Amino acid sequence: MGRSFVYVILGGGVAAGYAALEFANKGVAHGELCIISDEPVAPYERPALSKGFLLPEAPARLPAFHTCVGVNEERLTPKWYKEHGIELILDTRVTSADVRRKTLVTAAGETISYKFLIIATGARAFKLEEFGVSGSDAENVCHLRDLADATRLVDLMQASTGGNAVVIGGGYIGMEVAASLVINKINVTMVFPEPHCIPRLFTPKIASFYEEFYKSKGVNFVKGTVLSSFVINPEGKVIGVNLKDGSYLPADLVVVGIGIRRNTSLFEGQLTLEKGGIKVNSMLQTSNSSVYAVGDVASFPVKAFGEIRRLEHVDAARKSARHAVSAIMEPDTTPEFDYLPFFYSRAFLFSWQFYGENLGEAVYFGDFSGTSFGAYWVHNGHLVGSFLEGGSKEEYEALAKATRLRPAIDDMSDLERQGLRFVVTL
Ligand code: FAD
Ligand code: NAD
Ligand code: ISD
Repeated sequence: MGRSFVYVILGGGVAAGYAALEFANKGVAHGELCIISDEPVAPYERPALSKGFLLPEAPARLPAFHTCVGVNEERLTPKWYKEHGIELILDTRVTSADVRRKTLVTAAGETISYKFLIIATGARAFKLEEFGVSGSDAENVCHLRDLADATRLVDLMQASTGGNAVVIGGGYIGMEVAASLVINKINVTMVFPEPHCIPRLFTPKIASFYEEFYKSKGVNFVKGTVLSSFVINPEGKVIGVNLKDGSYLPADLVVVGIGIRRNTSLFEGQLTLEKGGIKVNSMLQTSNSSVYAVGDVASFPVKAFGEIRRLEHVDAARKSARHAVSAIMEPDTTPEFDYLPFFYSRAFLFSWQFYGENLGEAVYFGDFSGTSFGAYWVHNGHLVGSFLEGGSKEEYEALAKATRLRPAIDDMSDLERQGLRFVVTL
């Protein structure tokens, strides 16, 4: 015996929250929709966990950052779901799925059936064990993916004031958490294998701007190496780390941010996968017509690039989720998903936005010794990507609009001379 719904959202993260709002806007009937999540709380804005949640003063706490406050829309509290007749099945892990029979089975053994399924299972943090290093389950080693991780990190930071933290990984988590650790008066050393931070997006010149600022705040960068082992005391606490380059770093706290793996395992062998995610078409529909996939777990066609991409950013999760709901509820009038990739980050007083793709040659503009600067990427004679630190709302909007147009660039030095004026006047 089990429950049956017309629509089931599997996963209770960012995409689930935005999908729920879209279902409500489109008039889903009471009792037709449920969200199944192994987290104990209603969907929330995950980006808060590495920013406001970690502040020592007036930190962000639920219910303040439930979706969909990230785009200044309604805040979907548990009461909102109740009022809209949307069932939140929390603290519940789905352990198997059968897309042919349209059923999911939970860890408690309940079978939940659906007419339409939206997979929004996101991703999990990689563990060092997957790279052959053991010890990351020690009490003072943290990953950062969910509320439980962030709560643990706050406790550890409070116990480590004035002490030493080692941050493993120089990506988004590494840079945002390092800033939060500094703000919490903890000495930080960052360790990563690449020559500079945020290597998937930044050029050396952009990375250098942020690294120099972090250094001025006391952050120590150890690049070109990785951790080889944890040094653990008899009480089971990490007291330091050994690096592959032979050096040793003392540690009261270790934060590991070494990338993610998508939560696709329930559907492997049942749905087509591509680029590590569940492959969907431009309606966010998988290889099974009753099943849609959105957010981090989906590999979807980016029209402007003419290829399937997987993105790991909140804007893609929000927009793909809303689009999938529209495709399910209004299939005849929903256009193809035509998404311009958009990433952003905030750390210390910095705030940047990026649109498009970082392909081809970078052209820089603005004042790299001041507070506002940026870059365009030009590929095959067209502007395909743009980055801006410290922009105004209007400037970011102009950047997005221009990048979507992929304007032809005949003269790179003219583009450099015009800088931000190029997109503002386009
Ligand atoms: P998630 O939000 O991860 O949600 C997946 C949900 O599915 C989770 O609730 C999970 O517990 C649940 N789930 C998974 N498997 C099962 C199962 N078998 N049964 C039941 N439930 C299951 N992006 C930006 O663009 N800017 C940022 O500043 C930014 N900051 C971030 C900060 C942090 C700390 C993190 C971790 C990510 C950040 N991101 C940011 C990335 C962004 O949060 C993700 O892209 C987004 O959360 C993806 O949404 P999603 O719904 O696909 O997955
Ligand atoms: P990431 O992919 O951004 O960065 C991973 C980093 O770890 C890279 O520098 C990589 O080289 C390094 N690394 C890999 N293996 C390593 C090893 N064995 N030892 C040391 N370093 C190693 O991933 P992340 O920073 O862990 O972020 C996790 C997810 O959260 C990503 O999907 C990311 O997009 C998302 N996120 C996004 C934002 C944002 O967009 N502002 C903020 C936080 C998190
Ligand atoms: O999801 C992402 C991300 O964080 C990037 O930097 O996609 C991009 C690509 O890796 C680069 O365009």
